Amino acid sequence: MAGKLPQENIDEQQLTVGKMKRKAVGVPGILHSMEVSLNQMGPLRTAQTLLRVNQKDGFDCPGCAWPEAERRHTAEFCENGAKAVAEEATKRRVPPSFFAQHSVTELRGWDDFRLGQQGRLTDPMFLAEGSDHYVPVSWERALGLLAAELRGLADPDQAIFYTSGRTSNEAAFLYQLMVRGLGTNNLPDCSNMCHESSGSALTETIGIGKGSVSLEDMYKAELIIIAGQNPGTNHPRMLSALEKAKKNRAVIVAVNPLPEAGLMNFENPQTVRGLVGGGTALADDFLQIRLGGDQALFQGLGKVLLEEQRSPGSPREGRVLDTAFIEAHTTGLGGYLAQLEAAEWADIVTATGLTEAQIRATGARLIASNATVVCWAMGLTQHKHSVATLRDVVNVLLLQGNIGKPGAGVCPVRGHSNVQGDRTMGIFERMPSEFHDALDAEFSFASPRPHGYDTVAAIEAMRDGLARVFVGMGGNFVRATPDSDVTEAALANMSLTVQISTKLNKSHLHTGRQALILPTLGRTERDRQAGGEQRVTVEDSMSAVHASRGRLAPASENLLSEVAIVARLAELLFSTDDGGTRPGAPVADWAGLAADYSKIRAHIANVVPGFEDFEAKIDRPGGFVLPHGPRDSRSFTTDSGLAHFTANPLEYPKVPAGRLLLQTLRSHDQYNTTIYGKDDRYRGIKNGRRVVFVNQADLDALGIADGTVVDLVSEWKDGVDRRAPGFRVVAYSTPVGCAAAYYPETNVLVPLDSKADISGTPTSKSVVIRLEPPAV
Ligand SMILES: Nc1nc2c(c(=O)[nH]1)N[C@H]1C(S)=C(S)[C@@H](COP(=O)(O)OP(=O)(O)OC[C@H]3O[C@@H](n4cnc5c(=O)[nH]c(N)nc54)[C@H](O)[C@@H]3O)O[C@H]1N2
Ligand SMILES: Nc1nc2c(c(=O)[nH]1)N[C@H]1C(S)=C(S)[C@@H](COP(=O)(O)OP(=O)(O)OC[C@H]3O[C@@H](n4cnc5c(=O)[nH]c(N)nc54)[C@H](O)[C@@H]3O)O[C@H]1N2
Ligand SMILES: [Mo]
Repeated sequence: MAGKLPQENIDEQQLTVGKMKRKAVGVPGILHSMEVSLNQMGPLRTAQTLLRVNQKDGFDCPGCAWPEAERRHTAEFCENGAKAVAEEATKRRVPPSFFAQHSVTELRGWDDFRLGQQGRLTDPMFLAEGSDHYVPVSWERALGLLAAELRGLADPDQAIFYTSGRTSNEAAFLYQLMVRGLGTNNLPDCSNMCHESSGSALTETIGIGKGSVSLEDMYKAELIIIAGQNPGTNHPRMLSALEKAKKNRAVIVAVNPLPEAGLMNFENPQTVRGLVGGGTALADDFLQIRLGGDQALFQGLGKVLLEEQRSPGSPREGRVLDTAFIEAHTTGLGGYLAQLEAAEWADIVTATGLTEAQIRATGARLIASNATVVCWAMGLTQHKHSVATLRDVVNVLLLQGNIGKPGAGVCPVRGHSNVQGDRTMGIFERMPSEFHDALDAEFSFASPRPHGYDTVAAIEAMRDGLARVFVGMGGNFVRATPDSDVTEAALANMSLTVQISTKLNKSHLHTGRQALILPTLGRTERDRQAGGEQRVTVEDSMSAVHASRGRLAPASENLLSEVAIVARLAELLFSTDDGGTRPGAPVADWAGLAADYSKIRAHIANVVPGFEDFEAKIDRPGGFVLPHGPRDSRSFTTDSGLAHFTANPLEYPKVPAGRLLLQTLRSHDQYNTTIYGKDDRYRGIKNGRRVVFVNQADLDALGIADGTVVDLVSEWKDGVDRRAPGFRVVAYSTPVGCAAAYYPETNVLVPLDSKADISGTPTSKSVVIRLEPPAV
């Protein structure tokens, strides 16, 4: 029996604020996840499903992209992984009768929580122009309609194909081939809003946009710096790795505006100690940094290293920097050192809100360490100067030769479980020319070379009338993107919007003149095709590729796999009536590929470096690890063949008096735009989401009492007041001037053109706001 469905939107009147927690996971976490699972799936399915997560021949956890530990035992699931699985494996359904009962206008009034909790989509649905109700439609008609719209475009660049990071390698590869076959590179993805800054900074400096550490390196590290990441909520399995590192005597430094529970202390439910309480204190040092102060911090650390290196008579003189590594493998040191000398301590202290002594103490930790890893996530990637910040992270690691040696390296911790794999498969609006060359040779066509739109550019194009068709391969575009009102209006300009989805969300309700919902299989489900039962593959945050095989009966008989949807659409687009290929289209046996995914893998093996012998390699337990020059052999795939030090002028956000800088972040009970529940347990919030965390000193200065309800109004150079109404003020441990509130409710505040230099990522962690009495 599935549990009770929410009949109403979250009632913020019920919200309570308790004490924040210092510890993550432990028994309450397990109990909580069981509760969510039982509620969604019932006892039998809960047991069947959770036992299969991340097991040999089971399915890959759709929760996050943290790698699996070597030995998989049945308890290798975490609280939030279990919740992600329960959301997909739920017994609740959204059948055609649901749409007959509820109009689009009515559903627009439902919040994300209530929409998502309705369950799995079961049938393709069509919203005709001028209609307020979706009606069932056959797959033939739905795909026929989409193909006709696409073929009717004056220019293929009028179509936009978004991807979210749960899509398998096989589906992603086929999708990008179909899109490029159509003639466009308009392939924005969730990565544009996520780790794009990491990709930009790493590709430039070390030649490859992926992390350089393995789990083994985490265990061997002497120092692990975790900056801008909340693993207790968003990557809970990472805590086990940190616990192990800690046992091996690693020092852990947490850099965060908030004292996040998981960073401070961890009770591992899989050990007796965790079950009986106590747990492991994780972070040795906590640097409570101001929002956007990380570039300054790393420049400060660089200064400390340099000073010690040059300090006459010190035992460390001349031995702090790894000069052999620097000489053999890097270029650009001079420019970087000049920037370090130019950076003033006074600025560094202002930017970070830390004392010089604190930064020097962390510098001493670096000097004492022979193997340092830096981990990061959205706290570092979603600022205007994120690429510069991450270049400066790389600079500090390069100084001590901390790339390509055991226990050391860069570790951008990815979000969606296959976001890294999707990029490897070509989901990118600007793939390098070698990829295009290989793709063209494999499928005998000429893929388009001009760059396509990224996420922000896609919204601008829709807003400005340059696009007509939008297709979303997963995700929830309208809620994940910035400037919600602008994005909703942009989508309304489309002739047709299409969402390939597992669950109901707001992107089904903010549509073009016509809309389609194409329901698809999730990763937990059996995928049976003409050629038998299929498996798919995914790539984790540490470049390991492995197979995933769903076991549950599909949520409905009328679902198609993502691969099947793409293949059928491609046939309509590219095949002639007699089964041939239209002139100029990629030559592929689309039906054959959909029947047997190993044939897709054979193409991938020919196109994407590192996938030679693909099929055999995924038969191995645990799969295989993709090559990574810097990690494997200190070979840097930059133009010069060397790692690049870079000189980056110091930047940090400057906030006018009386204003606060807002970061938009995740609660413990959500997966991006999918809201699992109403609590943020570790931060002490219950039964509501509209809260804004503010330092007590700011409240005093603003004359606002803890618990007051205010509107958040963002300020931007365009002079437009963007307003998010009705947030309860919560006095909280965050640096002065730095506030926090949950995404996606606050996306309305992020201006579309407020984005990171170079990477174009919306500045979701850096929004200038003022607090106002409620407008109504
Ligand atoms: N359960 C669950 N798991 C998830 C997700 C989810 O929503 N729910 N989302 C997935 C996805 S797609 C992603 S990308 C990841 C996201 O994982 P995170 O990046 O951990 O997610 P956020 O909640 O955005 O948290 C950002 C963290 O950075 C800190 N921070 C903010 N600004 C700054 C700053 O300027 N400097 C520093 N040093 N710290 C800062 C915040 O206080 C917070 O701790 O998680 C993935 N896993
Ligand atoms: N303000 C603010 N905005 C942000 C962020 C932030 O920190 N602050 N974070 C950004 C980040 S890091 C990210 S990654 C994006 C996330 O952006 P998205 O990836 O677009 O959003 P999700 O909420 O993960 O998408 C959830 C939907 O995906 C569909 N889905 C789930 N599983 C599958 C599947 O297997 N196949 C298919 N086809 N569909 C599936 C379901 O219908 C579900 O409703 O948001 C970004 N936006
Ligand atoms: Mo993400």
